[in-house]
Amino acid sequence: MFKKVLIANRGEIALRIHRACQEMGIRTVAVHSTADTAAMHVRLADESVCIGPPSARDSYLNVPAILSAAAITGAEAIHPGYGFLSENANFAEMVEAHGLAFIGPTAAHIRMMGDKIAAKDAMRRLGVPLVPGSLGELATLEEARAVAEEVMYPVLIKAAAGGGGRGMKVAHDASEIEEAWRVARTESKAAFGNDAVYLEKYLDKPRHIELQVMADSYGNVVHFGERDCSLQRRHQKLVEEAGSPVLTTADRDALGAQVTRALKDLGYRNAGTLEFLWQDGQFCFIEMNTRLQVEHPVTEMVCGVDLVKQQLRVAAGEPLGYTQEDVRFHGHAIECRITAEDPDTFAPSPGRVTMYHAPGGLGVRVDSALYSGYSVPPNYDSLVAKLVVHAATRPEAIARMRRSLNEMVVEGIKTTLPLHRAIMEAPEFVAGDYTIHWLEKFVAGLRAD
Ligand code: MV4
Repeated sequence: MFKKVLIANRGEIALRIHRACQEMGIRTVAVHSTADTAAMHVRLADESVCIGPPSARDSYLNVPAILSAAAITGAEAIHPGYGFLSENANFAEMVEAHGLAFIGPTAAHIRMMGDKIAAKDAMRRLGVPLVPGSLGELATLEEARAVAEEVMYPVLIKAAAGGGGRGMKVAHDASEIEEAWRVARTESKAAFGNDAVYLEKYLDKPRHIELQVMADSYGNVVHFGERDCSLQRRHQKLVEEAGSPVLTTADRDALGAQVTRALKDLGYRNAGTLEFLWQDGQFCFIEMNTRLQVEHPVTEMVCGVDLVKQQLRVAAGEPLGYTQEDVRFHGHAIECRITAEDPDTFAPSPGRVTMYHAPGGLGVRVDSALYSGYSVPPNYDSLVAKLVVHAATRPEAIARMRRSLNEMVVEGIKTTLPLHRAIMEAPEFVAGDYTIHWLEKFVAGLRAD
């Protein structure tokens, strides 16, 4: 096992990775910008190195500075967390070229899944179900028209380099296809420097369900079940659950078997998440994320595993040491992402936290780098705490989340705590009856009241 790991991230996820390392007897190196000198991850790490000014471009995305920090501290491996450099294949390659281990998949797999067309093509060959659409890149507008007629309108034109909803355009009928084609290509060229696009039938009321997988370097692949991430606004997830309120054990087993077989064939290693749209009882693969995700704790709670420790072990060349039959699912978990934002307008609300009190008790977990007196800098993502609860059943988990949200105090800045309290009372949420569009309408309704 590694003796020292550099954590190339900040905030709650840097802390999350540090905690796993500490429990495994691994020393940690924090890197930080000048805006983060008083950050919790810097305080708790065994060593820290300042890598640049506040702007992420010059610090958390500063590859030479991060590699130098690893060299001068003698770190043997780098954990990228999520965001920043976590899905940058060139970074993964450079880490390995410097004789360090990248705690994640191979650069080739990161690159493959970063290209949504290549990702879909790989999954199609391996028998994973997809949304009906173009086979690969659309060469011409005429091809777009032909595929749209075949799969039937409405359709979506998506950027190959996209993800998170950027460079995506709907065409409701044939009169809109030319505009969608042109705008999707122009936007994706501007945003990603790549104008390759593909086409899918537009699913109008899907749920977003994703499957967590873990693989070692010896062809062992297991899945840790699904997360339902349908509760999002403008492509930002607010609440996630494990398991999905709409999936049966048989559904999960069938999807899991299909996916683990595919990833074994692909030679995938480390953690990964396959995203699906679920509508009318059908799963359609859309994208794969090659990183540890923000919402991984709900999976850890229901499976009783530490995904970061698993990542460290497989990156150090250890076998998983268990099989799918050893993975058991217990109860239900819910995560609320608490952000430093106005709960009505979602305007960022950085500043000094005058008082912070975290909830506790049985089945409650708070992943946060907050403390009383901490100043949330304006330069980064607004996530300040993930409140995660686990209980035997979904109704008990909802009751536990309501109770925990009422105990939690963050003063001095605005947070989305009041919005989360409202979501936990909403009849549609309580019934588990929601699609990817529900939260947007719910938030609009709250603002109208
Ligand atoms: C779709 C879709 C409907 N039909 N694809 C949005 C981000 C990107 N990851 C994929 N997205 C979507 N792809 C087809 N064929 C609807 C969305 C979508 C969405 C997906 C997941 C979670 C939230 C969403 C919000 C709006 C649109």
